[in-house]
Amino acid sequence: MRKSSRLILALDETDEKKALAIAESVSGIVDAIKINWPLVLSSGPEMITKLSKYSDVICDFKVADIPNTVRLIVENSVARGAAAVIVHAFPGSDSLAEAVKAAGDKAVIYAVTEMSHPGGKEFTAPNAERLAQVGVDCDVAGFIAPATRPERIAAIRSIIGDREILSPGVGAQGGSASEAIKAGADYVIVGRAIYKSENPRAVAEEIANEIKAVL
Ligand code: NUP
Repeated sequence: MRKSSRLILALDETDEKKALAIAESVSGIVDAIKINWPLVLSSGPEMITKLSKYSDVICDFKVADIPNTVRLIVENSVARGAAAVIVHAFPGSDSLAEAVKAAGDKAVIYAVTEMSHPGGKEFTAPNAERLAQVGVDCDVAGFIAPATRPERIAAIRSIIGDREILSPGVGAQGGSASEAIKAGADYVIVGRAIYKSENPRAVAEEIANEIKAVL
């Protein structure tokens, strides 16, 4: 994945036309576009292929299943053009290892450690270090860690070495892009602050500049 602006757009816009227009307007600024169930359910899995014309596409399907189902989801995402798939680490090492195997050399797998919303403190935070370790053991390319709690990014970094950290929770959830990067994130993931704004390109540029200033 490109590592230039360190900004990833979370495109949870459910209107296909608007989503494609936003993707086009921020292409060249963002390093990747992350899509999640809202856009896939509203506009179809073809969106993975359509968006891959503008940028690398990360499928944030938070896959949490038995190894065989994980494999089928990852294989289908990759066949449609996904450059990366986000999976949960909690189903365990066999599921995670299967995700990495299914991605092969065509895509990479990112595992969720601690989630960014307040409820993320209930179950994911107390287990985040273990989840990070199982990800390392299964050789995932990187991890999702919360911009809403930058000190937790640093804690995860101490376990995963130089694997990547992608950090959501910037903007609408209260986190700061520059604080997340300073805490050790490689990329920040920003959704509503960009796609719901009047001028997504201008906001993306602003956040990219904020990141640049602390690198
Ligand atoms: O812990 C997580 N928090 C989170 O917000 C893991 C995620 N994958 N996300 C996703 O990042 C979330 O599903 C959404 O697509 C995006 C954040 O969007 P926003 O809060 O910037 O609008």
